[in-house]
Amino acid sequence: MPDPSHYVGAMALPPLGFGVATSAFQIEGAADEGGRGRSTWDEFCERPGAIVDGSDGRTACDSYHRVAEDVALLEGLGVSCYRFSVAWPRIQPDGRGPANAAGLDFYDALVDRLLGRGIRPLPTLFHWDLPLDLEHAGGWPVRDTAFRFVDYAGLVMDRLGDRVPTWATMNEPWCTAFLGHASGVFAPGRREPRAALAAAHHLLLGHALAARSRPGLDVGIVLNLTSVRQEPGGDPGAVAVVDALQNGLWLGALAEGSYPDILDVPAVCEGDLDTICGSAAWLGVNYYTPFRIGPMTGEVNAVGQDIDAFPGAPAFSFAPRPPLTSMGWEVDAVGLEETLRATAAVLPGVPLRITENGASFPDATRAEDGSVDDQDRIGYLRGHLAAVDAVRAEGVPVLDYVAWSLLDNFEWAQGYTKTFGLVSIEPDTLRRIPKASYRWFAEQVASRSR
Ligand code: GCO
Repeated sequence: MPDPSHYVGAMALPPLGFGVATSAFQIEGAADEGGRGRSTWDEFCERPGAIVDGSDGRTACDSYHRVAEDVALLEGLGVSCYRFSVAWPRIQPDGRGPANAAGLDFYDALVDRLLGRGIRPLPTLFHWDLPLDLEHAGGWPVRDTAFRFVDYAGLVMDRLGDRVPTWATMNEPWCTAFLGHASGVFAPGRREPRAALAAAHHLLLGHALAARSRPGLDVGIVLNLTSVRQEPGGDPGAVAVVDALQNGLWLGALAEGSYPDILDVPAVCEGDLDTICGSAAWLGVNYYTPFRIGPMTGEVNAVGQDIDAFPGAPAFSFAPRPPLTSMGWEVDAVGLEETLRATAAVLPGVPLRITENGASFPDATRAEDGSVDDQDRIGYLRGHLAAVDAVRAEGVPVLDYVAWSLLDNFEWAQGYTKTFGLVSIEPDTLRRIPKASYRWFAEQVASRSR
């Protein structure tokens, strides 16, 4: 049990902020407009078999052209913040050099529109869409990519920092490092476990250098942390490696300036860990499901829960217990409580935000008007929100609860086959149709501000 004296006192916490999240590649579309360059994800989508439905992000939700409509949906929810990401290839089409004016203008206008409606922008600088030219120069396993990120981040923070105080550098660097470079199910689709560990280090270094470069701003990082549990027959060695790769690597470096002993992280230069340690002014936690480590079966039960993404772990399988979402992910809000308590204990005094939480379900039940009646998603969100309330009551400093996602969107290797949105998108017209969960979420926000 973590020592509660580490936490900010419960009484000192402001009311919980509410928001919803999206990311650039998943919603914007307009792939060839505004001078946008190509990213690793554009290229990955062209590989046969990489995306289950053969789709891509060329049009996505067309949000690039529908900013007014999407911001109106945010207003309808009554949320206090909107988490979106900035597409690096819109700002630096080939990953280096001066800013592309049209790219900065797009996000500048979005920020002003949000602020004009009393919605706090919460931008993420890197949500996986690396400019393809930087991948060709070696990508995240190469140290120079961290410095390229710092330049890019500076361009964006300097343009918007007068109006936007709070920033996230990286989104879920675990995914970029290990799904991108170890299992290869995400862009850039490499299967080089050593390179994956080097990528992890350079993602953290890029975050830290960017955060330290603008000390006047409130710069954090978003991690996908979770609680790792040993199931009967599961190898404790596998539990230890999975926990180290998923949680300890990131938290150890940020909180203590060290990597877990059981990991052999290459590419670390003198001083790097001092730079990384203490570099997160706040921490974003993306939480969906706990991990249960069972005996090896050879089966992959759930999306992204692939043993190849955990190099060095003794043989194991993921053993999620029902109820499951359509990603095959176990629904368990206790895991969120555990994750938040554990994180607050490791990073005392660092404010936390739930930067993503949500669920994909089949959305097969329709109300009379044809809209999705997603009671399962409402149940998921209700349970996880209660978990946030519970840990806040203990004093764990969670500032915001941001649901994933505003819209059904491009779910990476799952294409458009998985739906996490509070709003569905009609396939041909791209018309936005709020689900029952949208109305439920709006009611939560409203009832708490009364
Ligand atoms: C992530 C990303 C999101 C996903 C969401 C559902 O957490 O993987 O940040 O882009 O769409 O998590 O998988």
